[in-house]
Amino acid sequence: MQLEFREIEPIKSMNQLLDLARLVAQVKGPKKVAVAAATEAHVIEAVNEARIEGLIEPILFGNPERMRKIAQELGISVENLDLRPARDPEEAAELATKAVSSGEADILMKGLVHSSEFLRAALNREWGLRTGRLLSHVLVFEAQGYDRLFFMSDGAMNINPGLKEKIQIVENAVTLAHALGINPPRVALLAAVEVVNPEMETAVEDAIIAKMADRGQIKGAIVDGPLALDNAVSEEAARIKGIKSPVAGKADILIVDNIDVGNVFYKSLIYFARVRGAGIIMGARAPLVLTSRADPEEVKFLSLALAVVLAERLPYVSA
Ligand code: COD
Repeated sequence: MQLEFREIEPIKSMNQLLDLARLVAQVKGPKKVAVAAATEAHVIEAVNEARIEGLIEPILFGNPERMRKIAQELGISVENLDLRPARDPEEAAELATKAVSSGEADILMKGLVHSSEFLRAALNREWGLRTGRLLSHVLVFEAQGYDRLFFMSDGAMNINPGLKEKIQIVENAVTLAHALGINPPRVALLAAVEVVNPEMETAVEDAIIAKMADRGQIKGAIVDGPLALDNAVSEEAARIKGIKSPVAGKADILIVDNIDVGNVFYKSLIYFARVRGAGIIMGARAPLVLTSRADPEEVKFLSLALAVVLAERLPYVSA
C-alpha cells in the first residue's frame, strides 16, 4: 500500500485508521510526540501503548517525580520514557510547543493542562504553531449503526465562531477527511431545523455557506445546511421530512454552531453511547492532540494514531 496522498481507500473504521497509523510508522518510523504536562495516568498509558505499538516516541514534559510515580503505578518502566522537567503546566505547555516548533517533535499533545492554556501556547506569536489559518478542533467517531466514520467540529476550541470562522472550520474538517481518503466528504451544517428561519442567525449563516459551496467558494466537499441532526444522518428521517439534499442522510462531517453544542454532543457519545472517538486540532503547523483531561485512555490512544497519520499525510511545514 502506498502512502501518497491520493492513493488511499476511504478509512471507514477506527481499526482501519489504526492499521494506517501502523503502516505509516513501519514505513517512515515512529513520530516524535511532545506531551505537555504528562502527569496523568490515562495520558501516560495511552502514550506508552502507542510507543509499544511502534507508532510514536514520546517526550514527556512535567514534574518528573510525579510522572515517574504514575508510570510505576501503571507498571511501566521509566527507562523507556524521555522525561523533561517543567515547573508547572504552563511551562510544560511552552516547552512541549517549542519542541514541536523547533522541529524536535512532530506532534504536540495535551496532558494535564487546561485546554485554554495549552491552546494559548500553540497560538504564541513567537514560538507557537500558527500558520495564518484558523485553528479548529475536529473529532472523528465510529458509532454502531453508522456505516462509516463521521467527523464533528468544533466542540473544543472556537467558542462562538462567526461566518468567516465557520467557513474555515468547514475547510479544516474537509482537509482531515481528505487525509483519510474521504473525498469529497458530505458536510452537514447543523441547526435545530432544516428550513432557513430568518430568526435563527446561525441557520442563515449555514444557508450562506451552503450557497458559497454551490458556487465553488468551498472546494473538495458537498456542503448543505441548515440540516437538523436526524435528517443529516438518517435517510429515513430525511425522506419522512421530504428533504432533497445530496448530504441529507449520509453526512460525513457535522458542523455545530458553537463550543457548547459540540462539547455536549461529543461527551454524550463518549459517556452514554461509548463510541470510539479521536480528537485533533487542525490548521496548525503540526497535528495537535487535544482531548479532554478526563477522556478515557482509548480516546487519547486513537487520537495519537490519527495524529501519526496526519503528520505523514498533510503538508506540514517544519521550522
Ligand atoms: N485560530 C487561530 N488564531 C486564533 C484562534 C484560532 N482558533 N483563536 C484565537 N486566535 C488568535 C487571535 O487571532 C489573536 O491573534 C490571538 O490568538 C488571541 O486571540 P483571543 O484574545 O481571541 O484569544 P484568547 O487567547 O483569549 O483565546 C484563545 C483560546 C483558544 C484560548 C480560546 O478561544 C479558548 O479558551 N477556547 C476554548 C478552549 C476550551 O476551554 N476548550 C474546552 C474543551 S476541551
